[in-house]
Amino acid sequence: MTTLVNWRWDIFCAVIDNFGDIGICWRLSRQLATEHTIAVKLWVDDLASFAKICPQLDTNLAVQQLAGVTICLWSTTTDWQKNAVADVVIEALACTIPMPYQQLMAAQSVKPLWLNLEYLSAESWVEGCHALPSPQPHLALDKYFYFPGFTSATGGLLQEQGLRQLAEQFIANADLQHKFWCELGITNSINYQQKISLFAYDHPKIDSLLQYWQHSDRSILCLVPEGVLAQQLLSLYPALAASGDITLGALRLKVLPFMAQDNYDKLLWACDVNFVRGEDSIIRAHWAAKPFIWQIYRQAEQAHLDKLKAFMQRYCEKMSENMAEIVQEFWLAWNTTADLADSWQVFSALLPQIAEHNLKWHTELTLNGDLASNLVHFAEKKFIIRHNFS
Ligand code: TRH
Repeated sequence: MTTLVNWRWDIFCAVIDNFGDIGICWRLSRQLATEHTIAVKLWVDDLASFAKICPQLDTNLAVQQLAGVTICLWSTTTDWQKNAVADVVIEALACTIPMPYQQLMAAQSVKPLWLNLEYLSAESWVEGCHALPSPQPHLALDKYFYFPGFTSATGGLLQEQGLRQLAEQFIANADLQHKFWCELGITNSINYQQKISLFAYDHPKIDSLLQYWQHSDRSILCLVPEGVLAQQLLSLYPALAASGDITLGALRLKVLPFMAQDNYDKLLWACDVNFVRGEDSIIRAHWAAKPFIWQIYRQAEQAHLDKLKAFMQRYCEKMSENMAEIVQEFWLAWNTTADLADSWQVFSALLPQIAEHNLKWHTELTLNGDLASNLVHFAEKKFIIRHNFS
């Protein structure tokens, strides 16, 4: 039987928009390399976006090694003939592998395993499509759909081994947290009764929430990573533009430069409440297990609201009816154009219960296994079948 040692995986990532595509592919690549000793090549078409979440990256290099992964620039001039086809090929998040590479795959005597790693969705149809073949008649090759997800009938979610323990150690260690805050230029973190990370797209009524926080009876530190929302705040509060840091009543608002992915995890662990967006930061917020609020990536014709509702239904399933209603009301307000103050007031009264719920939700999701390991097991099964019968 063929051995799975020296396995080579190629992961293709086209950066469409923002940081979710590369964020997910980078996480997956590192995990496959470090936890599964797989030789991973990550093909990326946009090194500048990648460098925002991975500052060690050299954007001038077409090929480089980082964290055990070979990172290659995927460009229109890449000569695919010079690159050996991998054993497992992942096209991530609806990108299309270049046709010359597809033809090389089809020309192999033992065909590589071709996987389409899909977008995350909690909708129930995902379970029916996960792991199904998608025949490619023009190449006589099969491609398989691989869906991340929230149930055991999906591929699960990206979660590195030992992540929860790392988070718990950090959360229990005041010195580590103080050091982290100082690195972000916040030397008096202890003065704030509530710390909120606010990673989001814009919101037309953001001012209603910030006004509410300014008049809060507790001191609030709100950290806003640079990006769309930070831009909106700079125009709302011109004084913020000067130093990126202002205090308005009970609220200190600070814009943060984009940080390395692992440091962003620490921000989520260090805060009491996390606003997250897109596909990857929401999952990191799950593992931080602090109360979180999700702003989903917007799609044409409000299609994203169905995805949001499907997630909320799963996430809130084991909450009391009253709690589920309150959570969903604020999440919907955060994802539409509704005013935010009243629904936040009711939502924030439930933060301790939400934190408790999130720990249980975390445990439940972890039972599904992690996406990288599930992918490896799936590929092993397919790979063994191919080598025995092809
Ligand atoms: O950046 P996003 O809005 O990405 C989106 C979504 O993934 C969306 O589903 C996708 O279709 C679209 O891109 C094209 O949000 P997301 O998914 O949370 O990705 C952000 C990544 O950036 C995540 O890996 C965390 C990382 N990050 C850092 O590394 N440092 C930081 O300072 C911050 C704020 C985030």
